[in-house]
Amino acid sequence: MGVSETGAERIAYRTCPLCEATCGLAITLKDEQVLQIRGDKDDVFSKGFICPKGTTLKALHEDPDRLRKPLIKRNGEHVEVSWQEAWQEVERGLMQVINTYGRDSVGTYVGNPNAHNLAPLLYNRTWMQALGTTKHFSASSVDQLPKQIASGYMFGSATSVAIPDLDRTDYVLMLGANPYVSNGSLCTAPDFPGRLEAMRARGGKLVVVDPQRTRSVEKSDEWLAIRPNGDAFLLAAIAHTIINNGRADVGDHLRLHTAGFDELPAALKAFSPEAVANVTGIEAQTIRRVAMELCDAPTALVYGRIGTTTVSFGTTASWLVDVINIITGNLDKVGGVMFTLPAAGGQTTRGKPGRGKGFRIGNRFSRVRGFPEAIGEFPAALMAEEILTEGPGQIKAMVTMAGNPVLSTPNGQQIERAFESLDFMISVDIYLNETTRHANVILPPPSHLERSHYDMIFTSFSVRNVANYSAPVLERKSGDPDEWQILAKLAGIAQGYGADIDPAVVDDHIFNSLLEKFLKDELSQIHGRDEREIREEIDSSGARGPERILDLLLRTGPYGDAYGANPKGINLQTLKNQPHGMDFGPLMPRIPEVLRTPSGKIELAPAEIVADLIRLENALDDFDVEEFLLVGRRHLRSNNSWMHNIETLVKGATRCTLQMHPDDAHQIGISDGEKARISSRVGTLDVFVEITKNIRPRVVSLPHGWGHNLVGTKMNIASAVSGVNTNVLTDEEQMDPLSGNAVLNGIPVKILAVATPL
Ligand SMILES: Nc1nc2c(c(=O)[nH]1)N[C@H]1C(S)=C(S)[C@@H](COP(=O)(O)OP(=O)(O)OC[C@H]3O[C@@H](n4cnc5c(=O)[nH]c(N)nc54)[C@H](O)[C@@H]3O)O[C@H]1N2
Ligand SMILES: Nc1nc2c(c(=O)[nH]1)N[C@H]1C(S)=C(S)[C@@H](COP(=O)(O)OP(=O)(O)OC[C@H]3O[C@@H](n4cnc5c(=O)[nH]c(N)nc54)[C@H](O)[C@@H]3O)O[C@H]1N2
Ligand code: SF4
Ligand SMILES: [Mo]
Repeated sequence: MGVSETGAERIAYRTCPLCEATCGLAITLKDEQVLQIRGDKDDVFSKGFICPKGTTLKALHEDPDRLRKPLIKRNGEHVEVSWQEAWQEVERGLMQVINTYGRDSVGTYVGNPNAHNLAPLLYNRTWMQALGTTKHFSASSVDQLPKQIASGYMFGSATSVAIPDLDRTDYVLMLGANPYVSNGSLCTAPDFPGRLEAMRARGGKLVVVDPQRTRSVEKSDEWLAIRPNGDAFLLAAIAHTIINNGRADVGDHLRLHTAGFDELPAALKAFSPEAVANVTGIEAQTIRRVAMELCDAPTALVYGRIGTTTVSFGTTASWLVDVINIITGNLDKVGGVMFTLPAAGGQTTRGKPGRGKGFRIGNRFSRVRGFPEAIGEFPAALMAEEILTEGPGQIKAMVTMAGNPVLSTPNGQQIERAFESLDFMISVDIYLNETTRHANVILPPPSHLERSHYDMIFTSFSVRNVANYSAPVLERKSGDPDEWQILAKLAGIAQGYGADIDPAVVDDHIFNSLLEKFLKDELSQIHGRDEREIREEIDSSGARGPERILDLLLRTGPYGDAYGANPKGINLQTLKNQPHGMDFGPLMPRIPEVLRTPSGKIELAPAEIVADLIRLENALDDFDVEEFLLVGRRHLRSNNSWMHNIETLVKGATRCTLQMHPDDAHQIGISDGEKARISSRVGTLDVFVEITKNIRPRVVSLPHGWGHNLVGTKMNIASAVSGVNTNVLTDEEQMDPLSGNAVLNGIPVKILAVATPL
């Protein structure tokens, strides 16, 4: 069970749920108190690596501000109530809005921690469908959506993201990512820094493209200090150079599996290194050299993250990353970028291999701006206008699930106004914070240590094929629902079954439909098997809730035992017996089987993206070098907006500063530690300035996730450190038109010195 006894003390093993690195933790307990949290040196993947956040699961569990009981807002104040009362309020408020305005008047916002949490991964779909609305939003569209859209067009599925084969590569061109701080994203690799260092130690080279001299830059061989939003131009010029030098070659392994290769020269014609030098701020000869280095290295890969996706050319840049990986022969090749084969929940581990319906957006369009839906949701940048704009279909109620859009999505003040105007709002969350303070009902799940864990998302994006199940470390207080029970109950209430609906009924329904689907599916490992025999085996395990579903997914997955048909295969019990995880080895080639495009080929020149290149071309000379551009940054001791209530993570000097180059500070007439007034089209902030040479002139940087000084929250430590909300400055009208992702980097701003605060 992931637990070993040593006298009165015991050690429980658990995967850290805080970031994508999925480090194994060894948690020492005595009398159900956590004594210590260390890295699990026997973890098959992380081998003991841990960052300062991993140990704070104890503080998070013990945080007196973490909600233990549901809250209801009465006369403007949140008061603790029983679960029974909370559910009655949910039913009353939700059904009233649905009965008055219809189901499409309910909106949902699903935040980042959902991706790190088994219960929502298995139950979110159900309650979101049960609401019967089309108004879904999530943190995807302030993050990685452009990468998913580009991958969708190229490989046929929005979850087929090509992952850097970090441990075997000789060359990494990394754009807009700072894994020394973030520990990596869309590339699950515990001890990402150590893996990069190992690459350099074996003679490899790391080139980092970033307007800031980050920690990752400091540890690299070369820094290309790009102008914000310059990546699509830079990558286009690199691809252009490779093609024009006759070096473009997809490799024998992809020869029969690519389409659109011949369209690339014309599509990228305008983007010579000389043409992009000004807009990128990178010299033509440097671009040429890097292009040739990518071709000459035995193996090489391009990896782009937040700085390449949260910009107005996010989808184009994401596409070009893989175009270069493909035309240098490095896609689906050891040391290049490859596709993970996850043990459970992988979309391309089911269905017909090698061909599919392909990917498209625009199954419906948003009410106010007429913007297309993508992957079943609308851009978060559209959420406020959908709430604030009157008329049929207006959102009147919201459900937020582990999300803090007030601090994390553009134009935070507009989001605030929107939430304040709602008839009803439900938040499933562990804190009373900037977003949930607007909720009529807050439903708190148990702490991270009181629930089981399996990384169903990040095992699909990892640099090795691994699986690791963690049992709950501590027992839940009796009577408190588990997170899956909260979500299942929400689904039942939304479907009109009332506040007393037993979540187990919903759970049975989810499980039964999944099992029936697999039994009927000709391509499933259990197609046509005797249902009774399989059910008997399932019932004998006694599992319910997420465990039962996970077991089904594992057993019918690529490494599964298929309920006996594959005796060497795994099931949940196999994972329970291996508390340090299972390693199925390094990534293996998956082309063409992984593809789901209608052509059965990799689409190198998707029409939607090629058609938009004219916008890139028009932008070549359409910029003002004197303009200040705002970018973000992360800190090792922060986790987006929600871990600032942990004392050890926020102590010391304030980190929420506006970093600025000395030349710019001099020109504005501002000194280190003084306040600047920074304004954009939508907002203004006063913030302390930190002068540093580690940033490109005319670029300023402010971290996101701060601004905890709002009335009506209950996060005592966070409120004391406060900081400012950078998303007061980001603009809901600026989006990547191909994906709807918000532009959070490269925001045009004006900066003044201020003598007195706002
Ligand atoms: N300017 C700017 N803005 C950004 C970014 C940026 O780089 N710059 N980054 C963007 C990115 S990449 C992301 S992912 C988003 C994140 O955006 P969000 O997901 O909206 O915000 P988080 O800060 O992750 O807030 C998570 C919420 O979940 C709650 N929570 C934590 N754990 C649990 C749990 O186990 N269960 C439940 N029910 N609730 C829980 C927390 O209390 C908090 O309210 O921010 C984006 N915003
Ligand atoms: N400690 C910590 N770890 C985290 C998080 C956290 O908040 N704190 N958040 C987690 C989440 S949700 C995510 S999505 C990941 C993100 O992980 P990363 O993608 O590694 O994110 P950042 O550390 O923000 O690095 C983004 C970099 O892009 C640069 N940048 C900004 N604009 C541009 C541009 O136009 N071009 C280029 N080339 N670079 C640009 C910024 O200067 C910054 O250095 O981190 C995860 N891990
Ligand atoms: S790197 Fe990420 S997964 Fe590892 S301990 Fe830190 S927060 Fe947890
Ligand atoms: Mo993110």
